[in-house]
Amino acid sequence: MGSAPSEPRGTAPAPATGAEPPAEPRADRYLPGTVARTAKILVVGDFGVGKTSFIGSVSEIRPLRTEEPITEASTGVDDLARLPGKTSTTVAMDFGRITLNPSLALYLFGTPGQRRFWDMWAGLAEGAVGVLVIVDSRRLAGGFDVLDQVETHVPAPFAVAVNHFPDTPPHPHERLRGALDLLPHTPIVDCNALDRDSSVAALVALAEHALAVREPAP
Ligand SMILES: Nc1nc2c(ncn2[C@@H]2O[C@H](COP(=O)(O)OP(=O)(O)OP(=O)(O)O)[C@@H](O)[C@H]2O)c(=O)[nH]1
Ligand SMILES: [Mg+2]
Repeated sequence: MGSAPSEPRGTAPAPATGAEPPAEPRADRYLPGTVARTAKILVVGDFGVGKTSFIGSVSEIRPLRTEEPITEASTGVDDLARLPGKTSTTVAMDFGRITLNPSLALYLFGTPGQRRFWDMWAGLAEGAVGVLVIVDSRRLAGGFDVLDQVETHVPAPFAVAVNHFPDTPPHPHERLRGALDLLPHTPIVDCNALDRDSSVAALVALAEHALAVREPAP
């Protein structure tokens, strides 16, 4: 019995005969042929700052999520006061990919925000060349703890992205720099994690910073 001829790569599969509709072929599933470098980026932040939203906004592939419903066990532990509508939380990781320019693709790994999962950060951070620390400036104390954790466990340069919610007050960057005790060269950028362009701009700022740290000007 001869084997069926194989379809050329990219050919749409034959229609399925079962109840399941055939999966949509996604043009963006494969890396563009122009990509010469890939880099791993860690996206961290306190509970509910918008890490999963951020990776979902920028990713050109369907992001991998590990969301579970928030239960009563969180009451008094995780502060939902400023997060109306938040019903789930990341329990392991988020994953996405963005081709930042024709030759560079970033693989984005998001950490869980709940503190009982922070032990996972060290494993997720392995091989990361940069860290994007997302902060919610309405709840800045959590950001301070996250930065401590990054400095202890992640040996990679980081930038801070301030995620703006509708009631986020305007905070001058220099005040945030002081409040978070950041070094003068650490980038601070504003973003809205639900908006792709501003989120991509935050990644560009991080990538430029990571390159500058690796290859300091002579
Ligand atoms: N308006 C507005 N809402 C946002 C923004 N970013 C996140 N949200 C909302 O805030 C909530 C928390 O967002 P998530 O993306 O789940 O936050 P997270 O940091 O991944 O949360 P954990 O994984 O539980 O730590 C969700 O309900 C989002 O829709 C933003 O920039 N603007
Ligand atoms: Mg999340």
